[in-house]
Amino acid sequence: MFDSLTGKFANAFTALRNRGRIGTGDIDELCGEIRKALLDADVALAVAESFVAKINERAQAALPQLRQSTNQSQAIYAIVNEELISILGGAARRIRLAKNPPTVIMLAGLQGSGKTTLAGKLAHYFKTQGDTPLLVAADLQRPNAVTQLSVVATNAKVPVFAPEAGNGLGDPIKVARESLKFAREKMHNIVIIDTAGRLGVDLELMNEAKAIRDAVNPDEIIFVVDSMIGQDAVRTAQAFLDGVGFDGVALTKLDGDAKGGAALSIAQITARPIMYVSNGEKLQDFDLFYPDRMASRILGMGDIQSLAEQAKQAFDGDTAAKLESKFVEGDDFTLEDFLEQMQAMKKMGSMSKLLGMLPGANSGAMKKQLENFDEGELVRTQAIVQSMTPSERREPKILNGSRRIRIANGSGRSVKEVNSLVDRFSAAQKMMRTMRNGGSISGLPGRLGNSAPQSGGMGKPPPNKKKSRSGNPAKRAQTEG
Ligand SMILES: Nc1nc2c(ncn2[C@@H]2O[C@H](COP(=O)(O)OP(=O)(O)OP(=O)(O)O)[C@@H](O)[C@H]2O)c(=O)[nH]1
Ligand SMILES: [Mg+2]
Repeated sequence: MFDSLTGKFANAFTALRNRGRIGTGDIDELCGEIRKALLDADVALAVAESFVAKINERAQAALPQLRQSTNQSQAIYAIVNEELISILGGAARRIRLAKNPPTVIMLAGLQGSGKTTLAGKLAHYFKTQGDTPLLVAADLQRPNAVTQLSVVATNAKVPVFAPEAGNGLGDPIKVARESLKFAREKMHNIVIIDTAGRLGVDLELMNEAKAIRDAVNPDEIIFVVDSMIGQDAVRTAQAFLDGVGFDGVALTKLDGDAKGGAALSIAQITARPIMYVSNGEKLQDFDLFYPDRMASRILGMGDIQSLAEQAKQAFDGDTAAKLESKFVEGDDFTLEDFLEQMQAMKKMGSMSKLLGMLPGANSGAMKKQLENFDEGELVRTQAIVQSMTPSERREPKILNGSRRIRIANGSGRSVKEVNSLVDRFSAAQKMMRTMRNGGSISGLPGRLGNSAPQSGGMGKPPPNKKKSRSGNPAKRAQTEG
């Protein structure tokens, strides 16, 4: 969603780098570009102005010390990064758990902002954290709302507390109050209350939200806002802050083509942290919000940390350990391992979403490639490997012509595709052997190679060294996490 903003930041910094010695006027110019980029992205005027003023002040103040520096633009880039993190709320904030469970979370926001969808995502998330959440249907404005929450609850495999059918729609305040009693009895440690949305700032509904709030005394009220509404987001946030009050913000529909202004304005204007982001309709399309990672994305530096965490979740410990020990023991990486890796990757979500977290993903060439990325490739490759016998997967050398035809027929792919997969796989296998044996790949020093003094030359590196230098990203993520 920050594509255009990222592009403009990149252009402004490229221009700065090309200046040579940076002077006062160059910083003014950079600030002018940044201001324009922010306003184009629908960032509130007051936020854009104060942001730019801070950058200008800090960068100008730093200039005398930077006179001798060979990397002036880098230092200014760092200032922009820090200020960006700061307007996004500084440090990440998580739910404060109540001393006496259940912890009560109430969702509030405009109609269609994504409250009910988020309720399911939060329930799913807490469940994966080992909590025992309960979803509460306190939106009794439309008959369909309870059904929608029940569907969401079923998907998340979390129980839902709703008024009994046949009693009319009932009183949302009573439902909310009774849900707490139910949660205590059934040992639910987190209660997530879905409330009715409002079209605009509707007084009647605002009063209902206040009444629910007063009845359940939530530990956290989360304002749910559609990031696509641009400049309106700030006005709406202010109205909810005055009307019901809230402790944190969830930004939804970040997968859309919103320009990002809401994200940058809301935390600053309401002085409430963004806690969650929703970027799709599925339960998994949900992230905890990290100001530093978001700043990184806006500046085009990617979000490697989130990528590593997703990898850690997708690759279970056993798979990662098995692959690592194979690598260390000198066993060949087989097509069976390849299949396991593909399955783990599929668990991580769509490839274009994953690749979008890499640095430079918003740059012209890479963006084009991502747009054209063929999600079906993984499925087709998997079909081919699954049509092989276990011995063929372990020993692709035995794949003669007739075996290849059989595999092509079995997987519904062409022999050409089978050949290409086997070729690519052989090349990858060869590369792994080279790395393990301390060789170099097209001029690059090998990872465990002779260029690394501690590896002890061409021989097998000592076992402890080998362990700590795993080439497996999943394993590395685990130790870093
Ligand atoms: N693309 C996308 N769609 C979303 C996201 N979150 C919610 N939606 C969709 O937006 C629509 C409205 O979402 P709801 O969760 O029903 O919104 P709500 O705030 O509960 O709406 P009311 O109950 O009417 O107040 C649904 O079609 C959702 O599938 C998101 O992050 N991305
Ligand atoms: Mg709803």
